[in-house]
Amino acid sequence: MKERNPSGESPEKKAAGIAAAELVQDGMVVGLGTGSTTAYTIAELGRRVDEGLDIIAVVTSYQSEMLAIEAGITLTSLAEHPELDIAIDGADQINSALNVIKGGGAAHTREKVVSRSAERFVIVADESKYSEQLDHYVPLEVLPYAKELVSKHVRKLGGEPVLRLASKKDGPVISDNGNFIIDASFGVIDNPVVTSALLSQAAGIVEHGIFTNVDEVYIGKKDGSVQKL
Ligand code: ABF
Repeated sequence: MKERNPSGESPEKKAAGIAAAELVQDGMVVGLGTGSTTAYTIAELGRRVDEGLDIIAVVTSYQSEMLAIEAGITLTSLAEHPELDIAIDGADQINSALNVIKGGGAAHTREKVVSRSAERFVIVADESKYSEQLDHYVPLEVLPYAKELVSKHVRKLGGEPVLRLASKKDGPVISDNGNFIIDASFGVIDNPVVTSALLSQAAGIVEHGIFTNVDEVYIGKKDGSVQKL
């Protein structure tokens, strides 16, 4: 059978992705996130589905949908299955309190909905994503109508807003929901829960990339081992 691995090998991402896939059992409804680490989880679940694993999955983006279909995983929707047994997803940065910044793939809004719909929310990442403190920029999904208001709000909070561009000629990145992405740099985020609440109150922000609901994190190491946080 064709080896279903994402293009380009990363032993640490693969180890983390497979470790999380092993948490999935027969009969589960699974939420599948976006990114190259979760792609290993999807590939591993596809391999197990070929061996008879009986699962259905909800996906968070066009990218994860394509990977899941290619892996032969049966898809469903939150409308049909609003309660998920487990959601597995990647991250841009993880701190020691398991607070996570996500959104590098411009899919964090649906990823947050799926994570909040799951009994258990698991993050998979390579060790480069771990940092004692969060200082990665925070992706914001923003109504195009509110781009200027949100930029002003980010500055008021002491951040620097940057509209994410697809490329010079293509203009801004457009999310699966038809919105812009503004990347907000705040430097070290001392209290992610407070920053999360302040961003959630801002008019025009559809969703921000700080996740404070992570249950477990699987960190893949260069030697192929996995550390569970
Ligand atoms: C998506 O993929 C994003 O929320 C997250 O930022 C990114 C991680 O990608 P990768 O696993 O490729 O580093 O989940």
